[in-house]
Amino acid sequence: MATAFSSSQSKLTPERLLEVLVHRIGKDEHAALPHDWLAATIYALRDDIIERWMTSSRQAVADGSKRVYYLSLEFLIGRLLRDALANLGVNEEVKASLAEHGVDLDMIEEIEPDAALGNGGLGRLAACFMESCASLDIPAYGYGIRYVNGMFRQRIADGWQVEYPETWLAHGNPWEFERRESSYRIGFGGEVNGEADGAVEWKPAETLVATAVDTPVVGWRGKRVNTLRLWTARAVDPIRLDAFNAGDHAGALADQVRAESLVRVLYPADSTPAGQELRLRQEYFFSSASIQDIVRRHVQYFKDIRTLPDKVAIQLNDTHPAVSVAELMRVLMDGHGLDLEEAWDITRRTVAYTNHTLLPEALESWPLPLFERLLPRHMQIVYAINAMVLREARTKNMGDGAIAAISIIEESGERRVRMANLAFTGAHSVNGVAALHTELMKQTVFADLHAMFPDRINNKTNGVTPRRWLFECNPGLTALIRESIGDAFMDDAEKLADLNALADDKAFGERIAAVKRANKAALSDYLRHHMNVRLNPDALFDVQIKRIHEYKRQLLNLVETVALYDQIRSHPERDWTPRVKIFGGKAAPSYHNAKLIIKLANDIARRVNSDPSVGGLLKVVFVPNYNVTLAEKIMPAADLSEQISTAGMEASGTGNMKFALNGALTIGTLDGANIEIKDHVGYDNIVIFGLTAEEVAERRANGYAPREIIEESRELQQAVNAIASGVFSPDDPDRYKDLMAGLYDHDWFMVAADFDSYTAAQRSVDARWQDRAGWNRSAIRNIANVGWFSSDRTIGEYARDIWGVM
Ligand code: 26Q
Repeated sequence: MATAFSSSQSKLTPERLLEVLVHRIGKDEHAALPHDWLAATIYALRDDIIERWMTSSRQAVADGSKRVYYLSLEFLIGRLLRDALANLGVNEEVKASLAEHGVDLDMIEEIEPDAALGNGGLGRLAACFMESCASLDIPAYGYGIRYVNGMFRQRIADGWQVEYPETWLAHGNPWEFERRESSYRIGFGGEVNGEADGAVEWKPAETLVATAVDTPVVGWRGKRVNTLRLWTARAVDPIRLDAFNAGDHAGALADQVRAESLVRVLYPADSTPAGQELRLRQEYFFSSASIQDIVRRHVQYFKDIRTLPDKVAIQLNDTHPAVSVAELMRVLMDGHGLDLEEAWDITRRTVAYTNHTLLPEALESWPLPLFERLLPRHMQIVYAINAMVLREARTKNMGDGAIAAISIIEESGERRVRMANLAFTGAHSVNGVAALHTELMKQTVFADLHAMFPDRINNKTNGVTPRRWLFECNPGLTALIRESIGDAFMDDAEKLADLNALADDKAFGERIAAVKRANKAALSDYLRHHMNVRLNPDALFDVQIKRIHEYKRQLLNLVETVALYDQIRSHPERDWTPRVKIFGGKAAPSYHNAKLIIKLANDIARRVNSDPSVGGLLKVVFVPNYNVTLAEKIMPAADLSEQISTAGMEASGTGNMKFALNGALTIGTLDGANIEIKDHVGYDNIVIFGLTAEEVAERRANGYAPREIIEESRELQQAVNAIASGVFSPDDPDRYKDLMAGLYDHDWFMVAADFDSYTAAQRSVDARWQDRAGWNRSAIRNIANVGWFSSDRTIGEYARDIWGVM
């Protein structure tokens, strides 16, 4: 890797690594296990990083720069070693130093745990954004929770998903720094008393302590090191000595256990609000700690609370941290004596909110009694805010219907606090994550709020970091690109466009194909080793990896797989394109249909893969425990990227961008960022099918009749009936009866409506695959034209339009 920044003064020599191993790990070369070498390497690297880290912080203080705070309940950062080595440009040096000790860098990289502190897209986006902020030299802090057990580990037992706790901290975590001095008290419950002087005092019934644990985030070329600050929880008193001495040994520790349980698990739901009290406690816990930390730092450096909006930008990653709006108000009013109007003005100018979903069931709201019991002072503040907002709405002549929709309190039925309305009204910017999604925000969920604040909603199409999602995960392709167009694209992903000049170069196309072939062979080896499946690297690798959700329509893909299987068996003489269908993804543990879809994928795989009559033309694989690390192995090996959500339902998608960057063609609907990917790569280099978002809405409004569609499509009917009648589940023939009946009866996600169009699109993919030169040209066009989807571009837009820091 080019090292404009020199590593010549680096301390990562073989001697240094050994010294760290001995003095920090306490082992010698003979006793050291791979984990010890991993820890020693990270500690040695850390020493390099710490100096840059302190320089970055000092510089922000000296310049009095505005800082960005990204509040997110999820950070799916994955492994960090390769990222840090690549961004510091010391990969080769460390590899060589370890080799001197007979240690293989690749091997120790493979045992680093994957920090899975997120569910999916929203969490990975937060991680890409942190890396881009550091790379663009923006002083930014990520704030979240240090879950002891992050996302569950998925195992597949007899085809079913089984959840196990993830123990990513089992060997300790050499990346992190606990900051005991950055501890804050977090209260829950209790009562609120008015003082004679008009001040308000909240006396919480329960208090615990949030303590910061920092992880460095190294930017590209080591330019800047930012901080990911994750909060951990403990009791004010670690043990109640009186109880302990009285013999109640467990009871004496109850407060500590209760505090720790708050940061144990990440809610493994990626759409439906869990509704649990613990979730609201987590949201307030990390919001309060973060707001207290932000305000303390601001006052320490700038002395004047009123300059907060000039020096601080707070970005809320969805509504999960929305209670921060009320918490900031509380700190400004109760802590700093500002009046309601001024506190509201400062809050709004400081806070911005990103929406990631329009699914109605994913819009967070909390029952009023729960909110009030847990956060009595915040309840008062929410009422006060709401009164101001509704007063403003009336001055703007909003009608009664609009007023009801704008209200932060849901009044019909059970009264609830609507977190999206709190975030929207408490922010100066509300953004969607792809052009279509932002349009739909204006037209649907936020229509009335948009009418009231027409300048507030804006679009920031998502992006992914090219460091992790191209340079690190696909070194073969990266080397080929560098050889072909030079290194400029490594500092500006849009320079990948220089590859367009090579799109019609057949020899270059062959080289692109050879890199892909090698990546497919590597993935095949990995899957043979880990799953005992044999894949043909010359087959078309057709991949759908993402959370399992009905709107993402893994079921559409599976039904089409069954139809294809049937066709191959009926017409074995035809010139079929050999395909490997790869699936991966986790289902929320309580999401029945999603879990059933995983079982169906595995049932289909078992049947198809053991059927000699398909003769290797079709293989189906469900890869267990899909996570960031697996994505890094699978993306570079994909030929076809499945982005087939019901139009209007996938806010953006970011996997779509990673696949295209690695030279896969997309088969997709006109949904989320697929539309913008199409605009960039060109209609000829993507396979679009299905209803548009508008057509979906129209069908829904005019009465959609899936049964008629199924009965008119022989192929679809045969596939659905085969699944329903137990062809793939002879051990339990009724297993999929209800799932298939759902397609006939309501088919919320319009699998039937899009089936024929999807099948036709898949057969056009087969035809394209036969034209090798044409396929390679499209792959090049994809790589060349998705540089715009770098998270550097996205963060540049946030920095300029929302944060005012660039
Ligand atoms: C809320 C309340 C209680 C429990 C869980 C939740 C919860 C948790 C996670 C709700 C939603 C999520 C995650 C949503 C998510 O990942 N959305 C994705 O965000 C990506 C980044 O913008 C988009 O690309 C995807 O389209 C979108 O689905």
